[in-house]
Amino acid sequence: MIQERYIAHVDMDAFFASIEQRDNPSLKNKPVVIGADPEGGKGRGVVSTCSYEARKYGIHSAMPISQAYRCCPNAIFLPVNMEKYSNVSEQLYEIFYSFTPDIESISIDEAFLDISGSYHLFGTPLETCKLIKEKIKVQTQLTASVGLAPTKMVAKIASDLKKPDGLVEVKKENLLSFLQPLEVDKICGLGKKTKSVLEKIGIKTIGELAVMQKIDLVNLFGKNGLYFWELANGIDERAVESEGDVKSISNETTFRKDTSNDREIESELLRLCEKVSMRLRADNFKGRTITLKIRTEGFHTYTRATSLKQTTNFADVIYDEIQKLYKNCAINKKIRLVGVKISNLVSGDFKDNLFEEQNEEKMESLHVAVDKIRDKFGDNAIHRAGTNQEKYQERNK
Ligand code: TTP
Ligand code: MG
Repeated sequence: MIQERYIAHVDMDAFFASIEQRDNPSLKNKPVVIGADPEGGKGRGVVSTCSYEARKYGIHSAMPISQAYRCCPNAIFLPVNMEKYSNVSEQLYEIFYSFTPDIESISIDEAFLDISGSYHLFGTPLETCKLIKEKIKVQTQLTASVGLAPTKMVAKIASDLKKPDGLVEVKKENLLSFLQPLEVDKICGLGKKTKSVLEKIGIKTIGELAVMQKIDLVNLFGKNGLYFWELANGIDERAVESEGDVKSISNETTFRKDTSNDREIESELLRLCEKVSMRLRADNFKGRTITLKIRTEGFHTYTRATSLKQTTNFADVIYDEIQKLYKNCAINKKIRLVGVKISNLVSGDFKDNLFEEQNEEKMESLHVAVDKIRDKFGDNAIHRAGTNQEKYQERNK
């Protein structure tokens, strides 16, 4: 069994409009439209967004502002104040990072958070999402809607279901029954064209799509057909991809030949942990969150993360966690690539447990000495007992 993933999709409610309503209480409960100047119905721009009160009049994002004006001439029309919204967005992302480093930013008000490795610090995954919402409410006076699910697609669909101020959890065992009644265009990437082709052959819901023959879908839509079939069946291994600017150190290896030999895999993981640990010390960093990446034959990629109570730059500590993560995965396919990442970095001068300081310093000087020997005599000069010396094709990030 592969360890369950918990992905939260957070999306702020009527983001620009809610900020304006927050900052000017006289706008509360009123139709507020943010966007171009309507110029008494002659304006040429579009609506950026509008409050939920304005949505009742049929106004929505990207609608011509002149049309919005016709829908509700009494609405309050305001210009876009991007600087203000960007500042709130920064505040939001800071809140997200206080829950997990595994964040994929989708837009100014929307992100995926992989909380699989960190929720235990806050309670259950659902309790973690409640806390995320609460913290946003307390610190920004704004509401967010959150979807919690084992896959990105379902988390995103779920966050949209009970807007505004919604929280919807879809558990692994309910994934398929949750998807079945939904219309096919809820599938990400499935647009109007595909929808109308499917409609012509009598397919309206995701459940109907899920029981189609894969080959028929491939004939209709090429490679995308397979992708839609997988998503319709709840198969969505896409990982939450953290931004490049999130500080992390990682190394990965592609095996020359796909392998399911645990000894070979674990020994390669140990080697990667040692490399990551050396790089941490070379750059004077310690990290808290450790991520294992595994790509299997067929290019499915799994990432599993865990967060330590205390930061580290020691290979042994990192490897212990990586080994646990690997053992929990129990992947029954051959493995093509393995990777080790450490993130949530702090400067190495930082000590977060004074009692362990002395012992840590000793350990650290030992590691530094080993690094020096390796610098001088090469990577293979010192190895732990049990480290496989086989050479693999390697890619350093
Ligand atoms: P969204 O999250 O799509 O919309 P929203 O937050 O206003 O409303 P919802 O409750 O449905 O999530 O977009 C976030 C912000 O991005 C939105 O407040 C304004 C801006 N935006 C545009 O400027 N133009 C657009 O076409 C869209 C969709 C959004
Ligand atoms: Mg939003």
